[in-house]
Amino acid sequence: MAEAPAEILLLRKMHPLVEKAFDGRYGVHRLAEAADPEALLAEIGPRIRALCVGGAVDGALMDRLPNLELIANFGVGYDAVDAAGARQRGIVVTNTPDVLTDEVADLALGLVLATLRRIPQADRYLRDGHWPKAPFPLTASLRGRRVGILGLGRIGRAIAHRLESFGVEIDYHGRSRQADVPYTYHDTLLGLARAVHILIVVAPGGADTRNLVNAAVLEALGPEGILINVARGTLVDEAALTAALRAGTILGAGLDVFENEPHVPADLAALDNTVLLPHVGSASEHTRAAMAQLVVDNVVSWFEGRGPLTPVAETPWRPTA
Ligand code: 8YV
Repeated sequence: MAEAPAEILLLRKMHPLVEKAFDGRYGVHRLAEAADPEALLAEIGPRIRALCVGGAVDGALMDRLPNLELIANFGVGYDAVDAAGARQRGIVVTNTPDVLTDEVADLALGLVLATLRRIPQADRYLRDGHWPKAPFPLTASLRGRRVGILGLGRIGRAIAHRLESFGVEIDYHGRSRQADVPYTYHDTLLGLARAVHILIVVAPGGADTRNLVNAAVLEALGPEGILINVARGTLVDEAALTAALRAGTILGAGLDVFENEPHVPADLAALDNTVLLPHVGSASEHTRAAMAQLVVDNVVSWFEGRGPLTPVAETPWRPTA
């Protein structure tokens, strides 16, 4: 008798490329489409060997899938997946690094310029018919500025690389000094914030980095300071940021991510010294397709016995054979 095809659970509606890739190859179940998700989980839970997700996976869910082997996360950030819990249960977690690095770095640079030069505000000024009455007010500038990067990982480095061509000084803070970069290291975030005019947040989310950018860091950034966040909303104390923006403790903020997405506090959205984007860092057709393909490739590689392509640090792959 032929072996039954491996069974996969898609936790929510995924990119079309993921949705189509497994049909006919594996047994695919879709939790988001189930009339009774609880009943579906109870029925198929023990048969599921791989989970494709873009969102939260906790221990309670893993416990409902006792034969789960692989969690393939759509996205490089996997703070919503309990990777330590997965490791304890012998489950491998994969993410989608590299394929989105340039896209997110491009967007970060766009946010820096948009926030500093007030590009969306200038666009609104023109459309609202103010230009014939008076020129748009002069803005801050990137000239002579120092830019700080919190988290000099793959995306942080790509941002720094782009910034080099803008002729600015680059500083960074992270868990450790990196020997192979020409940028100035600060061993505290406070020290970095004091030294720079623009602070770009691009470190991983999760409990370890929660509210790292707090009132004291914003105060240190100062009245000419700009905060850019393309990482996770949880890294920034949003209430402290809103207060700092309102009081002029810092000059402005460009944010692609928020604490409670897709909800953005009304008092933050009401401020004119912000540029706010709906988490679009990786959201181009090209890059989302590449991320989806990597999710698929991880699953296929796993079921073909070749191991995961891009396991996360908490669940490194050690082939037994
Ligand atoms: C996600 C992201 O892909 O990769 C990440 O960590 O934040 C995005 O690129 C997005 O959340 C997918 O919905």
